[in-house]
Amino acid sequence: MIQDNYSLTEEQIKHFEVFGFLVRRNVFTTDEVAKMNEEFDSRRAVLLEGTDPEEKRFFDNWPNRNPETPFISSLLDDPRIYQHSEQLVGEDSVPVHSNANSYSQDSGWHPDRTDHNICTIKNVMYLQPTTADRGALRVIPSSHKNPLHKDLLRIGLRGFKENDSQFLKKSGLCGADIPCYIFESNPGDIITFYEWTWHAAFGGYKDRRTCTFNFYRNPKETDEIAAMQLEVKNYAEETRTLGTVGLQFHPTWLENPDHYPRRERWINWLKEWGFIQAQYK
Ligand SMILES: O=C(O)CCC(=O)C(=O)O
Repeated sequence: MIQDNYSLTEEQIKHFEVFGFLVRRNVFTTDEVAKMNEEFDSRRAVLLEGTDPEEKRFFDNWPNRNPETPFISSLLDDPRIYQHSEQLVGEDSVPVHSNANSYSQDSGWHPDRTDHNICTIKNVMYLQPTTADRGALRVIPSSHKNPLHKDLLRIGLRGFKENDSQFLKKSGLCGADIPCYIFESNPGDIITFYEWTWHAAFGGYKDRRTCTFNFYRNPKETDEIAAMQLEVKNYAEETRTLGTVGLQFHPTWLENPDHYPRRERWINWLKEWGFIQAQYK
């Protein structure tokens, strides 16, 4: 039974603002995680049958909002996902990307976003237990803000694969040597971070699983509006680069059969900004 109050405390909000991330434990139950893994299994099997193994993809990933994974798809409408997200980036925030991801390797240090004119947060749930040497997400506290955010770019830490990082290559350090918080987790725990926050995961293995739920702050200022317009313009190309298989905004999700008012607001916003049309380009 879903409780109806998942509000963050003032201290949790302060933690998020100052350190750029927040951890919540046991947000979903063991049974719910089992259901997610079952849906993940069957969707992955179908999609892998239809994809070319030679095709260049960073990792296998597909949108959560599809009728083949109904429980996972329902999670955006669950207060355990949207309530704290709205507290962190605004009551008029909107989930744009929400994906299931199956990784086969490590992820080197990177922020998802460097442009501070777009404010997005990512909720990530790992569907298997994670430890420091087995795929736990690492975040560099307070790296969402400058000067640290830019300093890490300047020294050349970024590299989706460890070998791509100029800083690691030249320093002789490895990714795991970088000072950070390590999110060791059990399925059902959730980490939320600003997409500006630098993160990585080491100790990767085949079919390491996450489900992600991102929320975008509604842009108000001129620079924010221009940045969002650019985001829409680049949307189709970025989706292709990531190798995401399937429509992000599936027609069955857009139908909103239960007439959820919040989802209706999201759909209107996504239409107004052009995200829904962009997925067909
Ligand atoms: O678990 C991983 O490999 C990293 C995940 C990541 O980079 C992300 O969710 O943005």
